Amino acid sequence: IQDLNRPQLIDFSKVGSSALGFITIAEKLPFEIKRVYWTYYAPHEVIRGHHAHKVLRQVIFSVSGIIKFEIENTSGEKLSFVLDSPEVGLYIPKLHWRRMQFSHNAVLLCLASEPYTEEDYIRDYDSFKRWI
Ligand code: T46
Repeated sequence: IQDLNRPQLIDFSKVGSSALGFITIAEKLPFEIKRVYWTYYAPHEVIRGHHAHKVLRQVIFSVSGIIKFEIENTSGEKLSFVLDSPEVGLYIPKLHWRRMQFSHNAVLLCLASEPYTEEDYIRDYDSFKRWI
């Protein structure tokens, strides 16, 4: 990872062949994994997310299907990412507003740096933009 403050795609690469199938391994992450969750059956018309995290960092995969991300930092800089390959993870640092849209068959897998707490969420966009 080049810059831990910037969202970016990480290529974890894959082992195997189209004849036998593939495996991707996440061993070297920029944080210790404290939680894993997965999200699925999200209707395509729904935009999920609409929040940022005060501390949490994540690496997110689309293990199946396609997931589009819009990520914004507190300065208003916006980045778009498309996860359409199980070997590529999206690193999201703390304090980045995210919105994501799933294809009908998409399964999101998240490796997270912290346990779940609602206290870590910033769910109000104006509060996020004022965050120092
Ligand atoms: C993120 C994106 C990619 C829990 O109780 N524990 C958990 O660990 C999580 C992740 C969620 N929840 C509860 C909280 C809500 O009542 O599950 C419900 C849905 O959570 P949320 O509205 O935050 O879901 P998404 O898909 O908008 O966001 C989630 C993660 O919360 C978030 O960290 O980056 O996936």
